[in-house]
Amino acid sequence: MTAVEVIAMRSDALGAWVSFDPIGLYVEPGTTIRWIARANVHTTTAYHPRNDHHSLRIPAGAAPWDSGFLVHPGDHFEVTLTVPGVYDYYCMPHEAAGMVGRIVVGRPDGPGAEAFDYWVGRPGTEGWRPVPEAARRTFPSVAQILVDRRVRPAGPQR
Ligand SMILES: [Cu+2]
Repeated sequence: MTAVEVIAMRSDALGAWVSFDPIGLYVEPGTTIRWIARANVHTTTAYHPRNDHHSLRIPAGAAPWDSGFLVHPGDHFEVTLTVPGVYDYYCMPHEAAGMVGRIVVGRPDGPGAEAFDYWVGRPGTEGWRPVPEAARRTFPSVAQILVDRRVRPAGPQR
C-alpha cells in the first residue's frame, strides 16, 4: 500500500493570498504526494533547470515534475517521491508572490537543503534563475519541517 499525502492549493477570493497547505511536509521515501486545486489557478512545479531555468533544489537523482495549470477546483496532480532529500517546488503564476512549498523525503539533504544561491558562479549554471525574494521568505526551514512534520501556512489575515 502506497502512502498518499494531500497538499491543497489555496487562495482567498481576490487572489491576494495564495498558498500551498501544508507548505512544509515530511514523508517517508515512496510516498505519493497529491496536490489538489481548491481556488484560483495553480501549478506545482519542481525547482529544476528543466523547468524554465529554475535552480536545482530537488535531489540530483530525482525526476523533476510540472503539473501544468490546474484550473478547476478539484483538479489534481500526483508525484511519488522515492529519492531521499529535500524537494522545493513553486506555483508558476504565483512564485513571485511567494507560493512555494518544501517536502523532506526521509533525509534532510541534497540541493534543496543548500542556501538559495549555492550555485552562483558554478560551471553549468549559466542562465539559472534565482529564487524570488518573497519565495525565500515563505519557505519553512528544513529544521521546522523535521520537528513539526506538517507545517501550515500563515493565513490571509496577516
Ligand atoms: Cu498558485
